[in-house]
Amino acid sequence: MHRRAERDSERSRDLIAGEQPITVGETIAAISTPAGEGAIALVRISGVNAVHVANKIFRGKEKPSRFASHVQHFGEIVDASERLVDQVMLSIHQAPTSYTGEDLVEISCHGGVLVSANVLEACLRAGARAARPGEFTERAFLNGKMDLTQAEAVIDLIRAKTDLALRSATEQLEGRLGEKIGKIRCEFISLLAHINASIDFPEEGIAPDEGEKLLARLDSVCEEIGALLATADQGRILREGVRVVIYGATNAGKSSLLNQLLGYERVIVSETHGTTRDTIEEMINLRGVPIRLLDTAGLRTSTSNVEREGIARTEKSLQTADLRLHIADRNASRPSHFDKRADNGSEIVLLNKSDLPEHHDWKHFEALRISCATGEGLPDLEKEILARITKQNLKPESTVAINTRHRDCLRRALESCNRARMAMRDRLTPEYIAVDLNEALCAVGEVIGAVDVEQILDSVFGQFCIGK
Ligand SMILES: Nc1nc2c(ncn2[C@@H]2O[C@H](COP(=O)(O)OP(=O)(O)O)[C@@H](O)[C@H]2O)c(=O)[nH]1
Ligand SMILES: [Mg+2]
Repeated sequence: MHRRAERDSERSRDLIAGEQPITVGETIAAISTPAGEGAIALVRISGVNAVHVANKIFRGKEKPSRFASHVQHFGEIVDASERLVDQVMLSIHQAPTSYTGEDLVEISCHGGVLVSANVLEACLRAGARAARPGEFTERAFLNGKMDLTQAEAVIDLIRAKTDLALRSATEQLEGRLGEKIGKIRCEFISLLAHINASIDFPEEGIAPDEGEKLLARLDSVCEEIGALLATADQGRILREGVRVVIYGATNAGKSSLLNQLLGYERVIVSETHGTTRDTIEEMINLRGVPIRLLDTAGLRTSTSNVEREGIARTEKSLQTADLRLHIADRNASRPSHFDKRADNGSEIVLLNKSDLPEHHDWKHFEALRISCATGEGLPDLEKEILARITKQNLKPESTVAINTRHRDCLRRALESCNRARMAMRDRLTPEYIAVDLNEALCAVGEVIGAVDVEQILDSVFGQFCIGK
């Protein structure tokens, strides 16, 4: 009995996200456009009192509460003493057909920093509360407008730096990942129904041939989870870029190379050895591939604490690099670390300063010769970087790609799934199998937010900007 009750409460918790609308009490407001000057800024109000707040601050031909949904009206926003704040266009979006699923008011005002702040201030004075980062999207999720993967896609969409990343985020927003996860969940629920039936009618147990079928189905769910897990690397690259680390002796031209690839003078370049003491990161878009380029402190024996820390950071970046650019000054002698280098295909050796005469140490040395001063050899370098990325399968192609949070959930699901498989193989009583399957179901549900969601919401929505 007890076990049954527990299962039922599990199921009702499953309903929390998505299937049942939740009305959050407070009405929130924020400026939804980026800070700074623009032609127009958008202020949004969402919640049960959104229209009431609009009534208080808007003066036009009609009160906002009489507006048809989704139609813009011209008018003025006034402050507490009826003084004009700005001329605006205002529209109301009635629940549930709005972004948040609640009553939503959108005010397009003039884009000055102060003007939009004053419009927001008027909203707050009229009873709205300032929204937290991501709170509009959080409400959309809580009201069942989107699952958690779609909400996360909104962040990815905002941050996308390449067309492919954008397409991937759009598809996730359309629910492609959510659909896949939904299918896996359905399969778990159906498997659990079978197992639970044999718990409820123990005299029948699981027949051997049925056991075989269940095991085969479990195997195929595991495969599907495995296939999604395999997209994690692609997801990381779409969101964060391929990590390319530039390293080598001091004064080899590392910072010059970063600036060249970036197309502007990001880092200080100087003939003084040990100028760069920290790692510097910049994103570039190399023919559609997002690349996170790292410039590092030059390798040399140093007595300065700061520089030694910089060199330690260089070593650390090298460990997590997808690709390393090992650069040397061809005008200088060959540094000792060149002799013991081990290349597994993830390192490109560069001889810089090919505009200067070559030191005899480099005679017949195989390397790509470039000059950051004249730009010679740089197109070849870009080609080589892309070739290595393709060879190592780092080039993002799949548009369904999970993020690290999804990976964590799916890994746990797979572990539980494997335990359930073992339990089945060892012909343990169905109770054991059910426990593991339930855990797998919960872990998969976390991906789309179909479980007890409180603890994951903060971490997901905290990454948003205010007003989204
Ligand atoms: N002649 C020549 N000088 C270069 C070239 N690349 C860099 N330099 C110079 O080499 C010095 C060190 O460059 P920098 O990029 O700061 O090297 P880092 O210490 O490896 O970051 C600077 O004076 C640069 O102007 C090049 O291709 N040709
Ligand atoms: Mg430097």
